[in-house]
Amino acid sequence: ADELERYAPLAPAAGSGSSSKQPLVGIIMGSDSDLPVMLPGARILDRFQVPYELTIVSAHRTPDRLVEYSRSAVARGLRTIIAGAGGAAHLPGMVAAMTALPVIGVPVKGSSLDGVDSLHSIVQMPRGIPVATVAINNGTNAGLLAVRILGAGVPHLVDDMEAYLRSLESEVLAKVDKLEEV
Ligand code: RP5
Repeated sequence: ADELERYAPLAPAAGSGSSSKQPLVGIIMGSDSDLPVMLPGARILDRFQVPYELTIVSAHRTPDRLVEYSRSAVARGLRTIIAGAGGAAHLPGMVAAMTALPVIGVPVKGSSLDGVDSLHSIVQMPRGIPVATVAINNGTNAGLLAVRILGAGVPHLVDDMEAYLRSLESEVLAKVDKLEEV
C-alpha cells in the first residue's frame, strides 16, 4: 500500500467514495440501480488493496457533474476510471472524451434489450477515443482490468495478479478432481 501511495502524489479526491487512502481508481455509475453490477469491481479492488472512490455520475441527468468529474480526475490523483451505465450508455465514452486517463466501460443490463444496447453504446467508440469495454454486467472484470493497468507501474500488483490467476486455475482443477470422483 505504501508503494501505491508513491503513484498517487496528488490531493485526495472528493466524492462519496469508499476507501480511506488517496483513490487511484474512480468507480462511477449512471444510477444507484447500477450498484449491484459495479460492487463486485469494488470488491476486487479491496482484495488487491487498491484505493478507490465510488459515486454516481449520470451523463444525461447530471451533465455538469460529468464534466467536472472527468476534467478534474487527473489532478485529483486518479489513475483509471471504471464507468458503468445501462441503456443509452454514454457515460464511459463521454468521460474518455474529457480525460486522458484509461476508461473501462461496464455495460449494465437494463430492463429491455438484454444489455446489448448498453454494450453497443459503450464499445462502438469513434477512432481516437478508446473505452476498454468488458462483458455485460461484468463489474468483476472491470476491477481486474483496473488492477492490471495499475500493475504495469506497480510490480507487486503484477505478482498479485499472477497469484490470482493461479487461484482461478486451482479452483477449476479442484472441480476436475471432484468430477472424477462422480
Ligand atoms: C442509466 O439508465 C443508468 O446507468 C441505469 O443503468 C439506467 C436506468 O437508471 P434508473 O432509471 O434505474 O435510475 O443512466
